[in-house]
Amino acid sequence: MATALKNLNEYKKENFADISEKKFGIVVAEWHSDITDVLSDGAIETLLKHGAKKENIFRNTVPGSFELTLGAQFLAQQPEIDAVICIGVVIKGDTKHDDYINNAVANGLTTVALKYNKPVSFGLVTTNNLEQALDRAGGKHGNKGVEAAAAAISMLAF
Ligand code: RBF
Repeated sequence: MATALKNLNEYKKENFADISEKKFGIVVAEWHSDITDVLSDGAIETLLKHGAKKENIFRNTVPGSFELTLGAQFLAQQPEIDAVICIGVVIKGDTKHDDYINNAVANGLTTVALKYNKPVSFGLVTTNNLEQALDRAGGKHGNKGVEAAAAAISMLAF
């Protein structure tokens, strides 16, 4: 399988921006909060590791992943915020709720990024089951929160 054991955490740092003066908004969905907290911690650690100041990282929560878009917009519209990182976990169930939520978030975050001309990272883990989500939150497939933060840092240098 193409993605088996692939850990995209080994991101390229050559194109990273100097983020020592950048301000980051983080939006974290509270559904599956045990997992979204790990993803959020990964994102924050990555920002700090690459030079962001703790006081320049603004973490907010929203009830579920569907609300990530509006949360992202509230942050992106603030002139002092340079980039937004969105974190959520949507696990497939018996109905198609996951399709609706995932598509809405993907489209919504794209719209926010284009409207405000700012990086808005898609740290939404969309899986078939709980195990796959755990694998992507500090497990064998790394931590997708780290990758979402890395994407924001890269895009700030674009
Ligand atoms: N939010 C998530 O972040 N992850 C989920 O796995 C998730 N599953 C949901 C399943 C159903 C059937 C419904 C109705 C909502 C779910 N939500 C989930 C919550 C959703 O993102 C949103 O917070 C609520 O629908 C309120 O707008």
